[in-house]
Amino acid sequence: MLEKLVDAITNMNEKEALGIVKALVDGDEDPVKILDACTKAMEIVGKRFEAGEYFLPELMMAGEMLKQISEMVKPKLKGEVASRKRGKVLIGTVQGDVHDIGKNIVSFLLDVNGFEVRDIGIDVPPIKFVEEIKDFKPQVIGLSGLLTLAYDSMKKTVQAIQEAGLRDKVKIMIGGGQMSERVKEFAGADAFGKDAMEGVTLAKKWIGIN
Ligand code: B12
Repeated sequence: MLEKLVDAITNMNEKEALGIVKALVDGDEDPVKILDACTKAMEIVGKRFEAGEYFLPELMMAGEMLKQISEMVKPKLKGEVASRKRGKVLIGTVQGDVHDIGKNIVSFLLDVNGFEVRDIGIDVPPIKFVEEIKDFKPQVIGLSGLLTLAYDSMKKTVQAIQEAGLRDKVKIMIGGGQMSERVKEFAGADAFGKDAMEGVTLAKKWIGIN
């Protein structure tokens, strides 16, 4: 079933993909596995885009499908974890980048794992992160980005936090398609999380929850 879901998404068969997800959700499939299958499908879509087989409309359609699937899977995840807020995480997609599907999954998993999450959206300028840190006082910051140009935005964001004198008050994690340990070093962040669950693990570690 999960393989079929990957095929349906990569072949832009929206109706079939949503039907499969409904059956999986009704059949009590692990919601994290459903999201993993979607991530795999998005990788394939990305490769086809790179290869010139797919164009922007396909990227948009895949993005739309994933949004709908996330909405369908959400209630399942919600039910799994008790909602006692254990720490604050501020998250956003950095300036110049509008990709938010992965970020939304991270926000959502943090939320269902008991964190108070403030998601400040996409294309967020460094100064906005600084203002929000002052207002929300999070312990953890999540920077998401999928474009190569997001490397610079991440660096600028960390610098702005530093210049505002807030760097030692927060731990900063980065993530998103093109991100890596090297980008983490370049940006001056504290950690790179390869997927949403790793973001949750990092936040737990930093806040002192196991
Ligand atoms: C869907 C998509 C779009 C959609 C986005 C819809 C949306 N609402 O997000 C639309 C159509 C808008 C889009 C636009 C563009 N896109 Co686009 N897009 C994609 C695609 C196919 C999938 C991205 C995705 O959603 N993946 C699924 C999610 C679940 O994965 P994820 O984001 O990586 O997140 C996971 C982890 O990384 C992690 N994570 C994410 N964030 C964070 C944060 C933290 C703190 C942590 C710990 C973890 C974490 O957790 C998630 C779940 O495990 C990728 C291809 C790919 N393989 O990534 C291209 C891709 C990212 N896009 C690309 C490009 C080029 C563009 C455009 C420039 C195209 C254009 N010519 O206009 C524009 C950019 C606009 C802009 N300024 O941002 C390139 C980037 C290349 C590069 N090196 O910069 C890619 C890689 C495609 C390609 N192979 O060429 N895109």
